[in-house]
Amino acid sequence: MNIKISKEVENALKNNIPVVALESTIIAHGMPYPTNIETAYKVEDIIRAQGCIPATIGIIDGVPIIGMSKEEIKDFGTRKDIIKVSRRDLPVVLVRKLSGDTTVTATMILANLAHIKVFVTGGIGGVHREASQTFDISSDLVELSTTPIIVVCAGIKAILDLPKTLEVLETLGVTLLGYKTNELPNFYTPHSGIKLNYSVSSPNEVVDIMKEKENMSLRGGILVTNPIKEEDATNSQEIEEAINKAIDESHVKNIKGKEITPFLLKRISEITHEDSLKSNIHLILNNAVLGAEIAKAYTQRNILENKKN
Ligand code: PSU
Ligand code: MN
Repeated sequence: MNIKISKEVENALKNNIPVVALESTIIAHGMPYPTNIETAYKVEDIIRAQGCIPATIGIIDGVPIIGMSKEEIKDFGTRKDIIKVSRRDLPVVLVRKLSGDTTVTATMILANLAHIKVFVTGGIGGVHREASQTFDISSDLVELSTTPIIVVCAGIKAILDLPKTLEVLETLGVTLLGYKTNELPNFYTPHSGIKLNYSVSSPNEVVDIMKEKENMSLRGGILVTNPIKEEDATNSQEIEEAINKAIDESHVKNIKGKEITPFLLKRISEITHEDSLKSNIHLILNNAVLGAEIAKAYTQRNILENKKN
């Protein structure tokens, strides 16, 4: 397989400089232009300011890129023909030399191939509210149980069924942590009213748990949920009304499968006059800070372990 790791990311990986992976579905299918590009750049800037190297991941003409350039990010944020790529799509997109944005699932797979340990996103996919009829359950959940990456997010996307998603995460054996919270964050707001089993209060604790998982040869990653700041949250009643309206519209328009999540995010942003979009931006930037801290702690631990051996 041909995979292109940018010079900067390659250099960082060689020299124990922490690297943070970023997805590109949020750029090409998650946010409107030009907010998508501006946010992608800001996330990278935050990660750099913390002393880490960002690696935005996407597929260009059939080649996975680990560390997209500013121009490539801009291109993804502008073009309309970029395919949303998940695990099932990867081999076809590569063989046919297509260009695709990578979901949480595909980003985890490619980050792992490049030996990157920490990945920052907005919110992960999960069990859709109507899953009992549609069977729509994001492959992100399966990937978290398979691929050894620490994923930092602001919770499970609020358009989903949170309790059902937690059940599936439990079934799949995914370790789920709240960052400085005992409550599952609700993406656009910090509160879901759902209690978590485990809260952690430092990046080092996350690293301890990931290292233990690796020592035990337990496959899969860790999901760290980082609540959006109260002042950046969208009013929970406003958001719930917008979600219900958008879901109703998706029925009328018969939107299904991989199109549903981009459709709902877009409509919720329009219905809330971009309140939800503003929260979406803030929560990603907030996750970037934490992801960088975890990446630094992970790299530090590796350096210490190597010294001992
Ligand atoms: N988080 C966001 N915006 C997004 C996504 C996550 O704030 O657009 C993307 C991620 O790439 C995630 C995908 O993997 O939505 C989930 O899509 P689906 O529900 O079709 O699995
Ligand atoms: Mn789906």
